[in-house]
Amino acid sequence: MKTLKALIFDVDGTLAETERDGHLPAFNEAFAEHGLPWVWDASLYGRLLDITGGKERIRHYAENYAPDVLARADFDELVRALHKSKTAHYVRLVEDGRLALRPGVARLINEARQAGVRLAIATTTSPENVTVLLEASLAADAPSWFEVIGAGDIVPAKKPAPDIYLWVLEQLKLPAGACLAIEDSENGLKSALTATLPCVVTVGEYTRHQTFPGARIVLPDLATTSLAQLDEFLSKGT
Ligand code: XBP
Ligand code: MG
Repeated sequence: MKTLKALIFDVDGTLAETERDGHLPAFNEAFAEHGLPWVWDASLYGRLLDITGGKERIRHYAENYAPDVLARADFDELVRALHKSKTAHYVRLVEDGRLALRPGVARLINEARQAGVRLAIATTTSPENVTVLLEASLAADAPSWFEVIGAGDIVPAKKPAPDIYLWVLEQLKLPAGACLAIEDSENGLKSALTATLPCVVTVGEYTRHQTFPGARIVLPDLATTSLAQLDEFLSKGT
């Protein structure tokens, strides 16, 4: 590889279509379990995705659509309990094999391992969600293929803040220009670019309509993208 030393993958929407097929049903199961009459549909959920982070999303929904729940004395506790239950539902769903990796993802990860290109994760989602997805869709030891896994509340400010990418870069001890972030959303792209990381975008179900100024390239998926091409996308702009 000319320039590329590490690939840093986002998870939700990038590795798999986790939002519509995983997080959304898991949220709804958690609401039902806690006796809330909330049912998020796919279109409302698309709008709620502007708020990154599950706990933050629940809080935002209550603030905008459910003042009665927001006013509850145990609201903070309820958010924590809902999110815990949502995570449990999500993990079960992934363990059941309901989420497959997007085209080209597994091949690229394997190409990178063979070429000695280092692998990392930078995501807003909870750490257990990352581990279970890698194990269920790649291999039991797949989490160990990733030198750094930056996830969830490890940094206080979630995407579009750059914190998670800055944290991962610090762990990798690599300059941003030697790494490529792979993202699927406006919020993710902003986070990577603010950390001065070059970024390739693969649009997904919920992000096709978004715009991606500053991306090295915007692709429908990674089905036909090789590691050598990613190295080219990186080298060209530096
Ligand atoms: C992903 C997210 C996450 C998931 C839910 O954004 O916004 O919050 O929807 O995960 P990105 P948790 O792909 O940009 O990282 O419920 O575990 O927070
Ligand atoms: Mg994403």
